Amino acid sequence: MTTETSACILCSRNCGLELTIEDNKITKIKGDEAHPLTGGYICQKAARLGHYQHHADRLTHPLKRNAQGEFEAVSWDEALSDIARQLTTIRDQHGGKAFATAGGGGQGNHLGGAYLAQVRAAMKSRYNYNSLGQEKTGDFWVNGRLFGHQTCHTTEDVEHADFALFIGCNPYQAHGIPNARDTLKHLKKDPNRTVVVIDPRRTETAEHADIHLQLKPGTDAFLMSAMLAIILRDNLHNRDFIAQHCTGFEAVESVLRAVPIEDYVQRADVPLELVERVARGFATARSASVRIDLGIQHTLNTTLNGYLEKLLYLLTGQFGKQGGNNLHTFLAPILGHTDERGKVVRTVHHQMFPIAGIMPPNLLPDEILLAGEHRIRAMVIDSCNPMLTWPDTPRLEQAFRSLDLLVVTDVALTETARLAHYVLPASSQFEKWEFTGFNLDFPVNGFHLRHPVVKPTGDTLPEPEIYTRLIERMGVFPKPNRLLALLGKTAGSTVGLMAYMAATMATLARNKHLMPYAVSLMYRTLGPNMPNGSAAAAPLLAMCMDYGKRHAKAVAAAGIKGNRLTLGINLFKAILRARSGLIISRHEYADVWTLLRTPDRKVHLHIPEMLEELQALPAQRTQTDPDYPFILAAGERRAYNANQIFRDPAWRKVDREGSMRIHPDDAMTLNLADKDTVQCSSRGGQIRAVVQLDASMRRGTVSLPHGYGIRSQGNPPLGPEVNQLTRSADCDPFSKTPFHKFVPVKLEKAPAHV
Ligand SMILES: Nc1nc2c(c(=O)[nH]1)N[C@H]1C(S)=C(S)[C@@H](COP(=O)(O)OP(=O)(O)OC[C@H]3O[C@@H](n4cnc5c(=O)[nH]c(N)nc54)[C@H](O)[C@@H]3O)O[C@H]1N2
Ligand SMILES: Nc1nc2c(c(=O)[nH]1)N[C@H]1C(S)=C(S)[C@@H](COP(=O)(O)OP(=O)(O)OC[C@H]3O[C@@H](n4cnc5c(=O)[nH]c(N)nc54)[C@H](O)[C@@H]3O)O[C@H]1N2
Ligand code: SF4
Ligand SMILES: [Mo]
Repeated sequence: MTTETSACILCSRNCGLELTIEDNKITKIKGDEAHPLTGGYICQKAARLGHYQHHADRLTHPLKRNAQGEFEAVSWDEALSDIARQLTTIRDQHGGKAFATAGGGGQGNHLGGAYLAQVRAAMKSRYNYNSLGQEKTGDFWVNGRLFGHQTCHTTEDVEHADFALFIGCNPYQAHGIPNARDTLKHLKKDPNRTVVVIDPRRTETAEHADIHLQLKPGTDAFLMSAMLAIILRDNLHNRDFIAQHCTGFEAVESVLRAVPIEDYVQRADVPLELVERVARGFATARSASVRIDLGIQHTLNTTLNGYLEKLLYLLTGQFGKQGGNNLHTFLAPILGHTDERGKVVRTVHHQMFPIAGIMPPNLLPDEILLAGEHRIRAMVIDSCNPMLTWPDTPRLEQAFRSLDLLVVTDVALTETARLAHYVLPASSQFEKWEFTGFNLDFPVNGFHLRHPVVKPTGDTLPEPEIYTRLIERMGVFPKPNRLLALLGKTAGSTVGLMAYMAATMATLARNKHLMPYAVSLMYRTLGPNMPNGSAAAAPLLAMCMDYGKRHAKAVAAAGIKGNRLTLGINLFKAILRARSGLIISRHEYADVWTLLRTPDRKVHLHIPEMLEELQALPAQRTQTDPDYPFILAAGERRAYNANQIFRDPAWRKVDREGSMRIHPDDAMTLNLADKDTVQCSSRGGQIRAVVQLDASMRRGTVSLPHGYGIRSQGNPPLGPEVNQLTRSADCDPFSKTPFHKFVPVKLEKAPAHV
């Protein structure tokens, strides 16, 4: 029996864990008190992670679909050679546009994504479809315009805020903020601090609030612009802040001053007096911050919502300070910058541009099925289960089935893997070195490189090995450079690492064609000499050196020693040693201005595209479709769901059927009782669900959980397959992110026996 540290892989908080291992099995899980950011905090889901590690759908060897259409086990050699051959043929015949990847990392694993990106490079493809492209890209796009770069991601200092505004998020269940439940409890207990929740449901978070605005779904843009208009009308905007730190205020001001406040608040169907109190309270609080999530990102006006939410803290100067909203740093760059006004590779059919390097899942079926000669013909899907998580399941299935080559890399035989030509079995996140790029905190940021705590299952491999072998077989990546391999051997010392890195940079500068494969180059040359088999983490050296250079003062303030040349190297060594993660930087709040990427280091408030959308709002139809009179939120976060990370139905302690919440009065009009089966139809499809009467719902709305519909061991789906109901075309005109929280449906009582 041993005790090991790791982290939870179920949401972006990645709480530190202490695991008890017996006979290569995880037998006990608790919070790791030594974790510098989460300090022992966990929620009820983490203790169930044994169901992720050990279950009947785990893959144990590579699978190949044979001529009869059935899977047969093959060797890694055979699988990777076949795939490499087919991929290079497709690339040579049809070019880079014929290939795309999907996924590349979930809530706990981003290391493999860096290696997968090299397969895209080998295919000369720029098509990176990712789940972030169905939630956060609208936000990233706005960040690009406001702050000068799409990697300028913001965070909220809720723990220190006097006024915490939660719009369209339920951190009590979904987390996303530090130690969410403790933080909410503290906020609630403190009489000097105000919590406001804007959500159509009286959520568990709303139960912690002083004010709950239970708005009509899809009306956030109306409500937020009314709040902004009230702030301007009452002269509560921060003129000094705006003058000192922003440009383009006048254009924004003139549009916002024209907002018909009463009309907009009425559309949101919340009391005007309360909205005024919230707007004034937010603007005048000593510190205030806004936390948002899918409630505004999975509904109408996604991108505009992101803009308005940011204007709330920018116009009031609740930015760049304790308790406000702030920019933060990334050690591992999970976002890119792809400004569509410059040169970017667009999709063929929709001519859609990437945002932060990411393409939108909503358009994928069309880019496979409708793009003709230049369609996508081959895909590698990694750490993602689009057959359950991306919109419009039937059409996506049709698209996947039409591919010449579909490769799925996963730990489990998922619904998506079942459609593949090849399934590549990955070692689980407790069997390999892993990290996430979800270091989203400011001013104190941390990083956790996790080590393997159990031995790999069967013939599985970590993604770094899988994709390095694949690009080697594709012939784009040569045998390890001998000089680098030699220098890699001196990796034990700081001087050795300096020499190694200098030689690597020189090699890449001389051999530009190797540049896209720097990650595997480091893996193959430095990796073999890294301690405890941590080869896959070799590329972190480059990231740490870059981070040390850019944030020297903050890294030093975190206790890392070193000069201009050695600081990053020492950070790298400290990360390798720190089994519970470590603090990598301590910034000052005022440093936010150094993280801005606009040339003038000012926030550029004026985004013409958004002001245009704002001015077009009055024409938006907000009444419901009489044929589909209910608005379904298709994808609520609850106590026992966690994306598609668990497949073993036994992991859920409650709500195994994933019930549909409905207000008791609505249920009565439909003659529905608790536990009845309801038929739920949208314009896209229909499914059945079990009814749960719930007075926390707003009338006229219903809600189904995210993360169900799993066909464990090929059995019938368990719980609602919500994406049978969603349609690809129902998405934001700008970012193409789906309206999952705004699915018009009709409900009918179904016979109980089905
Ligand atoms: N338990 C659990 N936690 C998770 C996950 C999980 O699957 N399970 N998934 C993780 C992931 S990937 C993500 S992205 C986050 C998402 O985290 P959240 O976005 O916080 O979670 P949701 O429950 O999807 O949606 C938040 C709220 O939006 C509200 N809402 C619906 N329509 C509207 C609207 O029109 N306006 C407003 N203002 N609100 C609306 C819903 O009532 C809901 O309370 O959670 C993460 N954490
Ligand atoms: N209707 C509707 N649809 C939604 C949502 C919604 O609210 N409503 N939410 C959306 C959101 S916000 C998100 S983020 C997505 C999430 O959906 P996806 O992007 O599909 O991500 P996960 O559910 O996290 O899928 C993780 C997959 O990775 C596999 N996996 C786990 N560990 C490893 C590993 O180490 N290596 C590899 N290769 N694979 C691994 C798991 O077995 C699983 O198949 O769903 C989206 N879909
Ligand atoms: S699900 Fe999120 S909040 Fe809960 S333990 Fe895991 S990482 Fe922490
Ligand atoms: Mo997400």
